[in-house]
Amino acid sequence: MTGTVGIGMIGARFMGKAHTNAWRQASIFFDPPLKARLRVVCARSPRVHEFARRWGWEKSTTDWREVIEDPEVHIVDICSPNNTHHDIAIAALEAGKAVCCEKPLAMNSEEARRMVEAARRSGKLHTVWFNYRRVPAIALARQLIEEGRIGRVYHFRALYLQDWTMDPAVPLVWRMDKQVAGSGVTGDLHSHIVDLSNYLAGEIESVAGVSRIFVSERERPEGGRARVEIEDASVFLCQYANGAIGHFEATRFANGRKNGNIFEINGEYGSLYFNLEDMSRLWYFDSREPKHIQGWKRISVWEEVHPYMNRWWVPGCAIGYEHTFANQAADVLFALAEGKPVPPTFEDGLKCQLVLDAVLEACQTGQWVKVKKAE
Ligand code: SOE
Repeated sequence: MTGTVGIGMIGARFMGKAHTNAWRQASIFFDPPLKARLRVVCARSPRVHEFARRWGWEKSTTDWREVIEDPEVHIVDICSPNNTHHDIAIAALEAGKAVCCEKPLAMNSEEARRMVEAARRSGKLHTVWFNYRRVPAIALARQLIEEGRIGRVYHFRALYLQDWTMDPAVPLVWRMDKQVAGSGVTGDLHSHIVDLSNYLAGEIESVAGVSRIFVSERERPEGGRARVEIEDASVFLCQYANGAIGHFEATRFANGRKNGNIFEINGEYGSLYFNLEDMSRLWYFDSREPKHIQGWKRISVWEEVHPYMNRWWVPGCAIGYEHTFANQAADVLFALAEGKPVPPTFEDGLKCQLVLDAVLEACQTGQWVKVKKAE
């Protein structure tokens, strides 16, 4: 297929900006056979009309069903809050559209399962915006693992650290509202590092964890006090099907940490380390090098040979957060043209959700919990 594909985007806030920018940049920098056409953007607030004008959308609406009904929309891009993903994705798939859905895929694994079934029935492209898989340094980590450079994985440890809700005066916005978000840091932050673990380390079989709510009451944005029902912080241990063990920490109470997404993998022959706050680097230790020159190698992932980098700037000119979305949008445009799937698919979204559900249960019961199988 060549030509243009109409995008219908639902949600016009933080992720709405990231995705709009991604569709534009992907079409220009990657020159895919199918170019994105910013057909219609939707949000509940009438502010969406101004958003459309500023960001270059042809049309805007406050009713998401209009997006699904538009015959010129081929891809429905969902970046509205978590409790809307299920209904919109299923309606879009049933209307024969491809669907790109923000993370976490759903409020829980029952919803995610229904979304997977709808995706399979439709035969249409489906993907989840776990954008960190498209950080070139993380894609390189996967390449090094596939090349056998660290051998069997023994440990995966990951941290996702933020501090934006520490002030008790921060209102109970949707990411802190259980009815809208489903969970706190589990769905919002663990989802990212669990997906990276699925991508890099393998399948998690069981988990045990603890979580905390540090501020128990907050003001609602529309006024009035409300009890906080989502976890501010969560830590869990896990066992992998391949024998590895891991631990994960996600918190919005790590003073000074803004978007610290960090992991380390220790394998038989070597180790890998990544920190999003220095996202052009991948650290690699190779124990098979002669002892007298062994040490951690800091690879600057901006050479043409590195994943995605031949589409961006010359070596030394780093790329950033927004490019991870552009890289994924480009993969979607190529995959659609070639009739191929584009990971992470809804199946990957479900696998992640099953781990998240197990983590929530483990934190609630204080017990080890087995992760249910996707199939
Ligand atoms: C939370 O603060 C958040 O915006 C997440 O929801 C995003 O997925 C992450 O990329 C940045 O942090």
